[in-house]
Amino acid sequence: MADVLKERLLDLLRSETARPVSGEELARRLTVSRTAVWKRICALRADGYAIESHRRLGYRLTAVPDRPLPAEIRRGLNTRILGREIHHFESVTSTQDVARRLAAQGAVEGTVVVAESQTAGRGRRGRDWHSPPGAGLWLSVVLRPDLLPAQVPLLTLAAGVAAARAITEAAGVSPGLKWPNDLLVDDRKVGGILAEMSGQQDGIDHVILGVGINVGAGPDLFPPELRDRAVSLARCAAREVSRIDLCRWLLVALEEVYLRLAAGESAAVLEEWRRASITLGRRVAVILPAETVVGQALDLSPDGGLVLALPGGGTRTFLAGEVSLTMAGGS
Ligand code: BTX
Repeated sequence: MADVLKERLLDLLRSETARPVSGEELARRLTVSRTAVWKRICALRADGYAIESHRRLGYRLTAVPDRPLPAEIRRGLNTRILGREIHHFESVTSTQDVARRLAAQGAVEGTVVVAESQTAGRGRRGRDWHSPPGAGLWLSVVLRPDLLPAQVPLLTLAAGVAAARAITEAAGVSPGLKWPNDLLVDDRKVGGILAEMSGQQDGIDHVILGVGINVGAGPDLFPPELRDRAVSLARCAAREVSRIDLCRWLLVALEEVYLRLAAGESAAVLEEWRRASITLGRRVAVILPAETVVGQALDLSPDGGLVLALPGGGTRTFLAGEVSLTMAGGS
């Protein structure tokens, strides 16, 4: 539950950074007790806000943490659906798990779950997603789309488009999209999308849309096996990148593409995906559980599949699978 008093106190401190404000004045302006104020000051400090206290003079906010806290994300966020509810955690198994639980309990559409770290962050097909504390944006959104299950791949592509836009806005770096769910910079993975659906063949109850983007710059950001294949925004942009800004841009962009899909305008979203693609036009290998198919990536199909031109002539469309740009023996 959001602590409304804590958010009002924060707003007040933000508006008064030029001078310390006494506990008495804060209590009077918020019409609560001084103890109530003190408790919220402690809670804000625990969230990472730097609040000086001067004897007799009172409190002054001196620094805001770059943590995707609900109060920070909501500042200036002009979405209608995404971010109506925002839950922030220090550590979770996976934001997908928490969001799924909230969805089952009836969470409103657009509910966002964001965590500093995940102990069991996941990618597709049970793969791990490395999510160390404070080093990235690890986020899931509860969606209740009016789409058929067969259209869920479109959501993955749309989320890729939105994440690419957000990265460009927040970091000044334009990632390339690799079908179906990866965001790459210089052939290294900077982020990924995971859409998990719950429902029957004839309808969707909800989709938990997960987005993971590497942001931090620490030397040990990635374990040895990922070092050559993964990269973070701070490294690509050679500067610090705000997770709060990134998160806000992401929610704005996600809502825009989501509303487009809902309005039946998937063609425009697919067109934007094509423009940011690093898959189309290349020789690729599509890896399926039972076979690997090599060919030239031609285009996206209207439902978000990958159309491959086969060496022997003809085309084949894939709705799922892994794409390897290196296993195809050329680029
Ligand atoms: P994916 O299955 O396409 O990619 C997973 C693969 O990516 C791993 O097998 C590994 O090789 C590599 N990898 C793992 N961690 C990272 C990382 N931090 N950076 C780059 N490469 C990595 C991609 O799945 C979809 C990932 C979605 C993650 C979000 S985070 C919020 C939400 N919660 C959750 O558990 N998953 C999603």
